[in-house]
Amino acid sequence: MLEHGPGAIHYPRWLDAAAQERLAFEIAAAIARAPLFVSRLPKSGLPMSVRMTNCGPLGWMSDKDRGYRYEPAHPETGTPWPPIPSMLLDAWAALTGYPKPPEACLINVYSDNAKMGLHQDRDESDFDAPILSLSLGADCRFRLGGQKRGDKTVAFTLSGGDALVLSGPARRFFHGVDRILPSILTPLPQQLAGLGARVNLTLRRVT
Ligand code: MD3
Ligand code: FE
Repeated sequence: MLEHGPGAIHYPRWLDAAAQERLAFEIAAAIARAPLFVSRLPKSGLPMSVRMTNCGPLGWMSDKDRGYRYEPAHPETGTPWPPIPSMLLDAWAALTGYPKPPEACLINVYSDNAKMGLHQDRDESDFDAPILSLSLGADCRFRLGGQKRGDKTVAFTLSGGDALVLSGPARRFFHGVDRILPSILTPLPQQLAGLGARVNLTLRRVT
């Protein structure tokens, strides 16, 4: 267990290899029902480099005209998002202790050259609930800042099987993915291989 900042708790290898495979199986099933799609930045319409989908009552997305938001259904199929797998609900309860279940699980799929710029998660009404992130597959260079964009940042590696819990001040911290690290040693479990190099699951309360 490592604390990278106030309320940013990192659990390296929280999932063992067998649990990573079970989770990969559940996520592959969710992607089969809710295909990966590309969100676009508000106004510019530039595509994000990650592909994404969601499970849970609400899912995060963005497009050129309506921007960042949560929706109850997939933007391309119009179908409600599949349920959050029970092992993720269990992980949420075990790691956050939060009394209410997560409402959204964003599934981000990174190719070798995908990244995510420094940003805050602020499309939720509930800023007091924690956020839980679980990673599968390749390592990434993850960057965590402070509450203001100019604050100093720390960088560390997030690996497959790692959990990161953001609560208290860290809930509002800027963060991003600088780059995906070479994945020869840590491929995605075979259930997800072929989709990309790294998958991140972000569980949140929204309302
Ligand atoms: C720190 N995803 O989808 S997960 C995102 O690896 C997002 O896909 C990254 O940032 C990824 O919004 C990072 C770890 C994470 C998630 C939320 C945070 C770190 C956070 C919220 C506040 C501070
Ligand atoms: Fe984020």
